[in-house]
Amino acid sequence: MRVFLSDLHLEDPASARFNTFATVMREEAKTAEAIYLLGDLTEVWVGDDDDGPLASQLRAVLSDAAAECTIHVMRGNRDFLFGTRFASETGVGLIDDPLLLDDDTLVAHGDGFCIDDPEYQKVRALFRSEAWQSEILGQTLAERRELARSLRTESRESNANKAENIMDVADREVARVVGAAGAKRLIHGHTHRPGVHTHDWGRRFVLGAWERCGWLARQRRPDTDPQLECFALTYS
Ligand SMILES: [Mn+2]
Repeated sequence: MRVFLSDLHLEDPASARFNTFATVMREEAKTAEAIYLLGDLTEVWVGDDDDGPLASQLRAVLSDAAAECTIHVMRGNRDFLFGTRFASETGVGLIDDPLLLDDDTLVAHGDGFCIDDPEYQKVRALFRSEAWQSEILGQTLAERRELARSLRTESRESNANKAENIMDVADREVARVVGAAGAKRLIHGHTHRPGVHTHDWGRRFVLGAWERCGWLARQRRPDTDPQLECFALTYS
């Protein structure tokens, strides 16, 4: 069994969201072969040297889970600075976006499919460039935290002015990427529009963001479709 989560946007380690994440990781790690975190695990990641409470508790939860089962982490558009130090300190493996898991199942964060938003794709390319990342990582933690705050404000203001469909995936880009990989099943997040879609090439499973509830997709065997599950965010 494989379990997929995305778009948790973790921010506050004292929140019900974080507590539920910790519970899900602990419980699923007991029985899953692998857990895939498909991007935007955190609302922001300013670098592996982050010593704040969220970063510390996140490392602890992931280390415990990684001792029980294989944990794969894909970077999203919020946590694109997850690096090799974070991976080695927690025991998780960083994976490419998109990634073909076996003959049929492709996983991705999802933002790469949103090509109807060229402004966003430009920023995405910049954030993913090695030159920009190494320049940012050369700044102090305090400077990076400040930069993250201003980028979030900018992104909120810019998204508020965009038509809804522009921020969704473009079907033609999904078909192109899935076709190139030869897959017939795609699991992704990012759009915060959970659902199952049938296309010419197969089926697309969209994970929800952890807002009113938490979400996961559970795939019992590699050759079967996953099931989407949603559950309450609790402190228990
Ligand atoms: Mn995203």
